[in-house]
Amino acid sequence: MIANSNSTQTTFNFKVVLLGEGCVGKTSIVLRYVEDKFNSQHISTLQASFLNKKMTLEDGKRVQLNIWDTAGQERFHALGPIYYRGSHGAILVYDITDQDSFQKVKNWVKELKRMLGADIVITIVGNKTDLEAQRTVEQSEAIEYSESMGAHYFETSAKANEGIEELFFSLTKLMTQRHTQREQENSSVRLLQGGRPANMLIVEDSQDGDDDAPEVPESHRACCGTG
Ligand code: G3D
Ligand code: MG
Repeated sequence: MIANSNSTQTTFNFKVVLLGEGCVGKTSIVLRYVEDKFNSQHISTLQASFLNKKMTLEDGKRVQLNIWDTAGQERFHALGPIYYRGSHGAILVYDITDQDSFQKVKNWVKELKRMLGADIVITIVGNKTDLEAQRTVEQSEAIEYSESMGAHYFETSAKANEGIEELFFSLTKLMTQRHTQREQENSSVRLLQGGRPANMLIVEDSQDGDDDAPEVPESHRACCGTG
């Protein structure tokens, strides 16, 4: 499915996974980004949910993000590699008022690095900045940790709609850069193999310019207050 005509606009497809402890705000971040909603609807499905969002970068590159959000399995058992396999980007979320959730992010960084190495762009996100008065994870500590791990740090409030667009836009740019870098590194190998890198999918863009309505499951649930 590689676009082979110069006149055909290509869309880069990237898989992005959200990871982090239950109740830190992963679903809220995605819904804020994709639907600009907060707290009105929550996703509840038996498996992970997939949401799509298209964007155009400053240089005209068109990108489709396939965003994977969990359905709350993280509260009951570990999410396996099947969830994050093949991801180009990870959004590791913690709650700035919850130290434990920050420690959990550190575990995810270790696991992703071990399993995916440099193939994945890792962002660490301190969410709920509207609760600044209750902050227990200092920003400086989180930045220092992120830098030491080669991860990129952001702070957001899904509730107040702060930092969300910036997070996804920056992550997308980073994934595009990482892809270009990989392309260069692998070009000679690819020429020998006559193929494209296994981890990258380029699809022909639809010509109708539609906005692809996000796929948000119908069912809702009350969140952490009940669980
Ligand atoms: P999860 O997907 O990581 O499990 P959710 O987290 O998105 O379901 O959010 C968990 C709870 O945190 C929800 O509250 C949600 O409203 C709240 N929340 C998410 N983001 C923010 C934020 O930026 N600021 C504040 N103050 N709260 C946030 P309930 O009450 O539904 O449990
Ligand atoms: Mg959730």
